[in-house]
Amino acid sequence: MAVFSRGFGGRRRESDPALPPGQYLTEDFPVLSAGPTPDVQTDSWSFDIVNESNERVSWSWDEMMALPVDDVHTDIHCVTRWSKLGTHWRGVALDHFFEKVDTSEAYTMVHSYGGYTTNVPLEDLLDGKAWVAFEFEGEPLDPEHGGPARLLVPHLYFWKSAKWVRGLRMHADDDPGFWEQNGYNLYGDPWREQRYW
Ligand SMILES: Nc1nc2c(c(=O)[nH]1)N[C@H]1C(S)=C(S)[C@@H](COP(=O)(O)O)O[C@H]1N2
Ligand SMILES: [Mo]
Repeated sequence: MAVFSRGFGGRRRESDPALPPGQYLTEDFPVLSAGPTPDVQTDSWSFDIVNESNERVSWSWDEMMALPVDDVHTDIHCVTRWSKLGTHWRGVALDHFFEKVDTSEAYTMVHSYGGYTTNVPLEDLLDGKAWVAFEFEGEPLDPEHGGPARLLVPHLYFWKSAKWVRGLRMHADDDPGFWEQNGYNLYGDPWREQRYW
């Protein structure tokens, strides 16, 4: 399946309708990390989903790679106001993981190697809106950008796209993650400029 969001081709300006309010365009790919880059190897990597009954479903790197992979063409928007339009990723949609998960909770806490967390409602992870991404612009994802794999939730500000993702846990409530406890908005919709509390 190929996924295409928003326009591509041509020059873009600050008046580009693909640019959310208060954002500017950048051609670079800034690195924003709250701590050091963890050393995560694919041979010991796993992605785990834990439900409200503490049941864990786990995928090794090879098991993830056996799932359907999407080419994702999308814009990304950081709360610090940079946006990149028309980026290309490859990853596995969260839908494929959740086929194996039995849950009735509406919220998730995403966990990363290194300890970062961010909260995302389950519905924002399903229906082809979020991926575990492992390639950027045709190359394996750089460690500083979250390699070997990061969450990609491009319709929310980029702090929701947890780098070095290692899994998520189902929650009954929308409990705040790392940046959300430090003043960032609980949801983070760039089109409504939901930056801070
Ligand atoms: N594990 C982890 N994921 C993270 C962060 C982080 O500090 N640690 N920073 C977030 C923020 S604030 C942003 S803007 C993006 C930055 O991703 P980049 O460094 O690839 O540009 O990652 C998000 N994911
Ligand atoms: Mo950010």
